[in-house]
Amino acid sequence: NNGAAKLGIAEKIPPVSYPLAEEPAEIASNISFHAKYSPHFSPFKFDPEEAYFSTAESVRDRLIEQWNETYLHYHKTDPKQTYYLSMEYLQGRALTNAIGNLGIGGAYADALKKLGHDLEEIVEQEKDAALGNGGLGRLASCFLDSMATLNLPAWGYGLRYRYGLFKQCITKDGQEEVAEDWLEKFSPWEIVRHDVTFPVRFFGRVEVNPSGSREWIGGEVVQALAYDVPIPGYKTKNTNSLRLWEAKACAQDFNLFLFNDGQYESAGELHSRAQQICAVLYPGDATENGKLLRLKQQFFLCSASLQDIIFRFKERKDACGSWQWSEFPKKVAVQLNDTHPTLAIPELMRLLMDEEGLGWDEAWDVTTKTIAYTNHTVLPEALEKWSQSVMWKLLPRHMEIIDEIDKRFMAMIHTSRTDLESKLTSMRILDNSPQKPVVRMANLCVVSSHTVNGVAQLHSDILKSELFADYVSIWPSKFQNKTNGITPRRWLHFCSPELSSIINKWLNTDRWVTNLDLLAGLRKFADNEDLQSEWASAKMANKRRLSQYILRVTGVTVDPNSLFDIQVKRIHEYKRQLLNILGVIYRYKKLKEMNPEERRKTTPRTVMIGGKAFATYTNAKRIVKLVNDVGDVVNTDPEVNDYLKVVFVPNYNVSVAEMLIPGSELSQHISTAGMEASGTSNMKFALNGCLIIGTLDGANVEIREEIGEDNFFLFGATADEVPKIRKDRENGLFKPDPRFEEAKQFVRSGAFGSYDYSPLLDSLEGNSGYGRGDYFLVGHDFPSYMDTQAKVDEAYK
Ligand code: GPQ
Repeated sequence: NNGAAKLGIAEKIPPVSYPLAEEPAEIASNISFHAKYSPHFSPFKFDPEEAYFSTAESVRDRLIEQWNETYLHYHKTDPKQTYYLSMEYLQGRALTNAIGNLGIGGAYADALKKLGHDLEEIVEQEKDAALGNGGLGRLASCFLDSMATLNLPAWGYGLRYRYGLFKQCITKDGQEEVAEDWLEKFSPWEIVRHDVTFPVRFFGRVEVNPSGSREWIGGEVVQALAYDVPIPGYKTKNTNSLRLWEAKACAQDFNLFLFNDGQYESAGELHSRAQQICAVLYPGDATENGKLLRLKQQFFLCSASLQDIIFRFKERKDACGSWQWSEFPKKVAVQLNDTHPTLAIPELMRLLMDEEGLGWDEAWDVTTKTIAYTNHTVLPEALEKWSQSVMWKLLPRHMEIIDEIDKRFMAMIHTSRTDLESKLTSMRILDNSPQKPVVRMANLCVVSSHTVNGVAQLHSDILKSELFADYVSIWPSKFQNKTNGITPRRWLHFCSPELSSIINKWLNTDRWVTNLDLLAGLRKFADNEDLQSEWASAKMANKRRLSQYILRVTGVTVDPNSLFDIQVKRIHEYKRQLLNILGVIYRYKKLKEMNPEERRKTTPRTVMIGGKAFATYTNAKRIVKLVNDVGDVVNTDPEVNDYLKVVFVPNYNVSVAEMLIPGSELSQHISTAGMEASGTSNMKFALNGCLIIGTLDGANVEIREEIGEDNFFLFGATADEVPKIRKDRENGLFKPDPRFEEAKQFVRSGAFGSYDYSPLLDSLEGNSGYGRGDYFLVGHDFPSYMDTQAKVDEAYK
C-alpha cells in the first residue's frame, strides 16, 4: 500500500464501489447469452462444463472493460511501469479469484442457482493453468495479484506453453508423468492479440556496416504473438496484464513448392520448429539441464518482451512529442525472476545500440538502471551456466556483447580494484576453462543489475556472505533482501471462507484482506472461548472437506478428529520428505510394539505428503514410491489404523493446495538449513492457523519471529553449523541415533514390500562420496526431529 501511495498511483485510479451493483437475474441472462452464442458448444445443452465456460466468459466481459480503462489510464498518465519477466507462472484456477476480486461472488452463485447449477461445482470444472514448476512460478503469480491490488502499473511477461507441468499419476511403480492439456478445449481467460507481434531471430551472423555499426542478420526468424490474460486487483478497477508469448512461423515460411512435391514434412519444417519453442514448460525445478531449446525459449521471452516494452515506451512518449533514452529507466523497471531471463541484458543492449543507435556507454547506463535481478537459490547445480559455443551459434551478437561486458568488468577490476584481482577468475562472467567454456548467468546478472535481491533474510545474508561475497565490496548497496510473500486473497480469503468470515466478525472489518498487519488485532481475543470454538469449527469444516477429497482421490478414509499433518512441495532431497517418512516409519513400528492400552494414549495422526518429482530425478521418485508403499501397509493394518494414516496426495497443484492448506493443523518445512531459499507454502499454512514443525531455514526464520516460538516446533542443525557437521561426518565422526538405524532397518527388512529401497537408504550411509554420506543431514537431524514430534503430540492433546 505504501509503495502505491508513494508513487501516487492509488488515487489516480477512479474508485469503484463494491460489490458491484449486479442483479443475479441480469448475470444469469448474460451467462445464458454466452451459452447460446458460444461457438464452442451446442446451444441445446447446459452441463457443468458448458456452464463453467459461459460463466467465465461473462466474467471476462467485465474484466475487459476494467482492463481497457486501466490501459487507457496508464497510457494517459504515463507512470513508471514494472515488468516481471518470468519463465514460469503457476496461476491455478481463475474463476473464484476473478469474481472474488470483483466482489460479485454472491451474485454469481445466485445466478447459477437460477440456472440450475452450483457455483462450487462449476469452479471445479476449470483446469489449473500450471505454467510453472513450483515456488518460483507461484511467487510470480502471487506478485501479479498483489501488484494489481496495490494499484501498481505492473505487467507480467511469460511464455504460453502448450503443455504445462505434467499430471502426476500414482501407479504400483510410483509416479508416472502424463501430459496435461490445459488448452484441450480453450482457456476463456486469454485473449489473443493478433495486433501484437514481434520478430525474434535465432542463429545467423553479425555484419559490420560501413559506418561501423553492427547488425545481426540471417538465421531463422519466428514471430512472437501475444496472448493477454487479465489480472484483476481486489476491490479495485486496476486490471493488469499477464502477456504470454506464443511462437509462430509466417505464411511465407510454409514451402508450397515442397508440399506440392509431396514433401509434407519438409514443407512445414519452419512451422513445426517454431511450434516447438512453446510446446512444453521446461521441467527443471532448481536443476538446469543445458538444452538448446530451453535457451531458445529464454531468448524468445526476453526479445519479444523487450521489443514490446520499448514499443510502449515510445508510444507513450510520442503523445508528448519525442523521447529521450535517459528517460527510459524512469519509466521502465524490468525484474528478472531468477537467471532464466538473463538474456534480457544483452538483448536490451543490442536493441539500444544496433536498432536505436545508442553508443555503448549510453546503452549500458540505460540497461543497468532498468534491470534488477532476484536470486532464488544457492544450490550450485541450479546456477545456470550456458555453453559458450552454443551461445555463439544461437546468439552471435549477444555473445559479442557479453564478451564486451566481461572485458569491461575485468578492466574495472584491473584499474580500480587490484585487491580483487586474485578473485577475478571466479567473479568473471565468462568461465573460460578449457574443458567447458561457459557463461555464468548469475554473474552476468550481478554485474549488469542495479539491484540484486534474495528471497528471505537468511537467504539474502547467505548471498552476501557466500555466493556473491566478492562483489559486495564493489557495490555494497546493490544487495538487498525482499522476503517473499503470498496473496492473502487466494490463500485465505477465497480458500477458507469459513475462517475468513470469523476474522471479519472479530476484527469488525474485512480490511485485513489487503492489510495483513490488521490480523494482529485478533491477539486480544486469543483467550476468548467463543472465538476459539468458532475457529475450531471452521477448522473442522475444512478438515471434513479435505477428508472427503482424500477419500475421493485415494480411496483412503481418514479421521477428521486426528491431527492433520501435511508436507506438500516439490519432492527434493534437500526438502527432506525422506526425514518425514522415516519418522512415520519409526512411529508405525513403535505403535505396532505397543499394547492396545498404550496405543490409546497416543495422539492419532494423519500424515499427508504430496508433490511432484522431476521425471528423471531417481531418488525423488523413490521417495514418492516409499511414501505410497508405507501408506499401503499402515492404512490397512487394523492394529494401528486408528492411530496413524499415511496418505500420498496425488498430483499436487495450486487447486489441491487450496483444499489442503485450510484443513491443516501441522505442516512440515524441514529442509536442511541453508538450502531452502525462502519457501512460500510455510506462509500459506501459517496464515490458515496451522502450526509449523521446521528448521531455521528460509522464511521459516522470519515466520517464527512473527507467530511466536510456541507456535513453531523448531529442530535441527542451523545453517552455520552445517559445514562442520558435514566435515565431521567425512572424518568418520558421525554417531547415528539408534531410532534412525531402526527405521532404516525396518524398510530394509521388507516391511513395506519387495521394492529395492537400498539405493535410497544407501545415500544416507557412508562418510562421503557421490550419492552417499547423507549430504542433506537426515541422520544428523533425525533425533531432534523425533523429540520435537513428541512435543507436537503432547501439544495436540
Ligand atoms: N525455486 Cl532457482 C523454485 O521453485 N524453482 C527454481 O528454479 C528456483 C527456486 C524456489 C525456491 O526453491 C524456494 O525456496 C522459494 O521460496 C521460491 O523459489 C520462490 O522464491
